[in-house]
Amino acid sequence: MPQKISLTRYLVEQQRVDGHIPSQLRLLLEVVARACKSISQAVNKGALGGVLGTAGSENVQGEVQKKLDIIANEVLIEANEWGGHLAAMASEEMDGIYVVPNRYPQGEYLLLFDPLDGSSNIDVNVSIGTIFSVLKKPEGAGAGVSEQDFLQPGHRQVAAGYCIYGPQTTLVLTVGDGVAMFTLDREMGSFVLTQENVQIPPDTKEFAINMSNMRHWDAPVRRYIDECLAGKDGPRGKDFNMRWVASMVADVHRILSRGGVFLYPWDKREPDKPGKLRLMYEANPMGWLVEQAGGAATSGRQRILDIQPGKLHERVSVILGSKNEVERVTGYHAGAAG
Ligand code: P6P
Repeated sequence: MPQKISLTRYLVEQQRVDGHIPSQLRLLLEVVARACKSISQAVNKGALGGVLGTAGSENVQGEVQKKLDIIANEVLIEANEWGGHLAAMASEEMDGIYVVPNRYPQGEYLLLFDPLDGSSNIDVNVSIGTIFSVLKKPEGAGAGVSEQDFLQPGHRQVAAGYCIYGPQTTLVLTVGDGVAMFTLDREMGSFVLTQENVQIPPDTKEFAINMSNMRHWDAPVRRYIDECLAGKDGPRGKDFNMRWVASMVADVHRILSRGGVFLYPWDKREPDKPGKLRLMYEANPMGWLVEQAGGAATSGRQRILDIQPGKLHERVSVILGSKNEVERVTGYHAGAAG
């Protein structure tokens, strides 16, 4: 029986291997993992825990907040504010940044998260998840911390991951040395390494997009999907399958597990917005995970991780997954741009 490697041991070994990650980052990631365990417990209770349904409020995005959105946000804030490894946090559920209170020591890291992604699926028992991204406070930023300190391109991340609350609770993580997956052993109460060096196949026969928006897409995306739908009689010469969970965490987890391409492109419903998904705590962490697993992640026009953010809750068009498919869609955008 192979020895079980816990998340703690994996992180200690990442720290020990030529100091790949500093101890403060290891501690941060262990705290985030513990917070995800608590969120998993609350999610798993569902109606029994009185946590389903809406909270009667809206978030900064103008989206109706579910009770579990707020619970997950509070769990992450309370778990991380006292440890001394963070300067501040930012969340999809909060307008501004949350600076660590003076009663606690300030650290050098910035934590960003979508506390419960896919929350429209909570009440119908479909997989949801927590997405997180870790940046370092910029050198010379001084004692304080501001929203400006968060506005770093995704290639500056030092850690990124998500925890998916599905048939299993699985934490998926990168610290820049590939992607590893840890499944929660509920009997032990610990995350156990179940896969490392995750690789996304460069080709796929599976695309994920919300087809109800087809009439709103721009030409390159329309062309790409039409060719997939044309199947083996069309220019692609093969049939495609479609999946759309409406939880980015679930769609990305499937792509990391077996390949595929995910698209949430710009569409003309809100032409002044570049897309629906948020750059800082959805596209950037997922984009880095996908790249670390050999895939690609672009906005259709540029690498997600190269985008210089202008606002904390900035949105972006997202095309990510199997490298050859992402490059095809990006090529159609380049062609359309002339
Ligand atoms: P639609 C969930 O609300 C989310 O932010 C992502 O997790 C998901 O991929 C997308 O929105 C689903 O959007 O328009 O299909 O409901």
